[in-house]
Amino acid sequence: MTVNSLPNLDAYWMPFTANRQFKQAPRLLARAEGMYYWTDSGRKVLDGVAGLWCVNAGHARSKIVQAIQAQAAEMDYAPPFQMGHSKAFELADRVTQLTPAGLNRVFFTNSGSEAVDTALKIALAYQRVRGQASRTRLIGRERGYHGVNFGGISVGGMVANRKMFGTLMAGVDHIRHTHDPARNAFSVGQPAHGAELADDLERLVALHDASTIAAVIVEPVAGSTGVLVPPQGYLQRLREICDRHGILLIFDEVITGFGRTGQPFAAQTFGVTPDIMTTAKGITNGCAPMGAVFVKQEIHDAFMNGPEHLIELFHGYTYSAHPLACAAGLGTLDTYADEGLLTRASELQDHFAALVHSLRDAPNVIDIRNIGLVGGIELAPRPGEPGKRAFDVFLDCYDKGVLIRTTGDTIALSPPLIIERTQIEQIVDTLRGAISRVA
Ligand code: PXG
Ligand code: PLP
Repeated sequence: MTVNSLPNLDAYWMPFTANRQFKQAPRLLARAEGMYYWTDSGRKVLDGVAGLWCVNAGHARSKIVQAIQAQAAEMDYAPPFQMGHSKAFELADRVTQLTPAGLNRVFFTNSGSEAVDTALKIALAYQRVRGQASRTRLIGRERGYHGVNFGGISVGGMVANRKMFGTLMAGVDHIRHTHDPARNAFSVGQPAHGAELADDLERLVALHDASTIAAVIVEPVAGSTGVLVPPQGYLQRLREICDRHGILLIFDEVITGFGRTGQPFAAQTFGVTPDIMTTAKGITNGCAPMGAVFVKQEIHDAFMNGPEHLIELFHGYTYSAHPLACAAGLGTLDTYADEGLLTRASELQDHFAALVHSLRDAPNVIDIRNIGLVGGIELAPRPGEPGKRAFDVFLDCYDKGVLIRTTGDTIALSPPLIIERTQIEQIVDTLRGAISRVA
């Protein structure tokens, strides 16, 4: 499509977008392949964020494309309640072979937000079916992002995503975040300081009593808030405190899942296994909407009692395990396996870290954070204009042919896992130029 044939932009209320600014100078993508997008005017743009942290195998991968095309022709839709189709079971079986030991039961949703709300509901219901019905409280963390549904924003800790929407869910509390630039700025990989911040959970246990707490949910690496890597020992300590008090630990791996941190899941990278794990995005390489909640078998089995003709969990979506998404998921797992992509970040991370940290001397850079193939470069905000400096860097990079993502004044990088070393260099060189130009 050429610029001349732009559609009318008025009707579409764009998500998480400055709508008026966008519509004055639209940025339209028209095609994608491998590591690249092409804009509507035919300009080639290197994808530095895997679309939106999801296209981990790169764009237009043939096995995924063919799987979706074949499935659309064979069976478009199948009702998921009291009916099934083979690809749903096949995907569940295959994907649970990648998850940390014990997380071998999976509930399908259509997004990360739905996965999070599903996980919270399973946690509450599980406490009830195991005879701990007083455990109704949910604990999140400051600066957490768990999608945009009511459960997710209630346990989430990003102020702008919460403040407009009333009183949210009752009975939620938050532990403190782990960002500590005074001690940890420019850490390469996991910061050395801050394991003791997990003890904030003990404070909430002391306040509310463990008998009222169902679950704690955290992102192993906080993504959306600006890439906060867990301090060494922090997740282990959180796991220990949860075990001590009978609290379920939920890892929200919507971003970290499917190879982003160097192992299939961050739980494996950090050696800490949660009781419940949410994913989305990379499960279908972003090619069809899908989310998934993995639970330990004992959690699943606790529901499998009572009369066998009765529904065990009153929850599900019209599009749970949608055939097109299941086909996309199977094509995605094949592609990841064929190319070893779920551990490729561990091979590239030293090169990636060295290049990203080489931006340390660029103007206004106040912190750089990284793990696997995720990087966060934090800029000092312009006085009175939070977020503007990073957004100007985003625009400049886009103009120079590199797509990045910004949140507040942090630039986030999470390229497809097929990225080549020279392409990492291109991203970092473009960023260095942009950061200097907009200074
Ligand atoms: N949990 C986490 C940890 C996420 O990162 C969600 C839940 C929600 O997933 P859905 O599929 O409902 O969007 C996410 C999504 C950003 C950005 O700017 C991050 C996400 C989504 C959109 C933008 O960093 N993460
Ligand atoms: N609203 C109404 C009126 C519905 O009938 C349904 C599903 O049948 C929903 C919402 C939920 O939609 P979904 O299952 O796609 O989440």
